[in-house]
Amino acid sequence: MKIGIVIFIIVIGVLGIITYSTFKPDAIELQGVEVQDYQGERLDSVNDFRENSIKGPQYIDIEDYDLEIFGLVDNTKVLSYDDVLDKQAYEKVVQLNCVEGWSAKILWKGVLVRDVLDEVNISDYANTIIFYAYDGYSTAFPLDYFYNNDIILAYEMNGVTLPAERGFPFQLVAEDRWGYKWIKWITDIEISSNESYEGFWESRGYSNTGNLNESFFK
Ligand SMILES: Nc1nc2c(c(=O)[nH]1)N[C@H]1C(S)=C(S)[C@@H](COP(=O)(O)O)O[C@H]1N2
Ligand SMILES: [Mo]
Repeated sequence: MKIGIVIFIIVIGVLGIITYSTFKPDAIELQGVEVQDYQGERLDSVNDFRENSIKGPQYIDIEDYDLEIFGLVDNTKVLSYDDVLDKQAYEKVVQLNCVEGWSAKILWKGVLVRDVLDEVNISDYANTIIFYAYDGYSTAFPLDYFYNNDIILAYEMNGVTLPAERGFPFQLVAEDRWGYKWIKWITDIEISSNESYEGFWESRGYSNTGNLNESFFK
């Protein structure tokens, strides 16, 4: 009699497992999953990038992080990650092209560099913006670049927060410029009058404008 009850319980258990695995609903897509189709356009993945940064991925602790704007300004401004995210957000699909021959088309979300620069009073002598990163990398642009174009300082790609490998907290979406102008892990922005400042790759033979429709060699 007892053995009958044990067998009965085992049979019910096995049937239960079979029923559950057969009728289990399909995975529910949670928010935070990478978007790969946007307005009919196929995007590349966050994982389609080659990681060949000068010192490898940087892991920034957001508690200790701030973005400093200094140089030819009335007074230096220090912004937290949230201060930047509080600004008007913008989204755009832009393709990054590395000089090594690979590219990645991504939906970027961030704030306009122009809106970040609004935090300071820029001197009339200024004509250059230099970005510095956590790994010692740097790159510079004419000030006009940010006023003649809507250039995004990105904190999300394809709907997910920038992974550390992709430049968390911020990567510059330097539209129409070669990948080496797309500085990641940005920590400081200098307002300058040094038009001939050369960043990391620029001081190693790459063109300072980094214009996509020009040769990347000087
Ligand atoms: N801080 C920092 N930013 C950087 C680099 C770097 O080495 N350090 N490499 C640049 C180059 S050469 C390219 S092509 C892009 C590539 O972005 P990815 O490393 O996310 O693929 O990042 C750019 N930004
Ligand atoms: Mo690159």
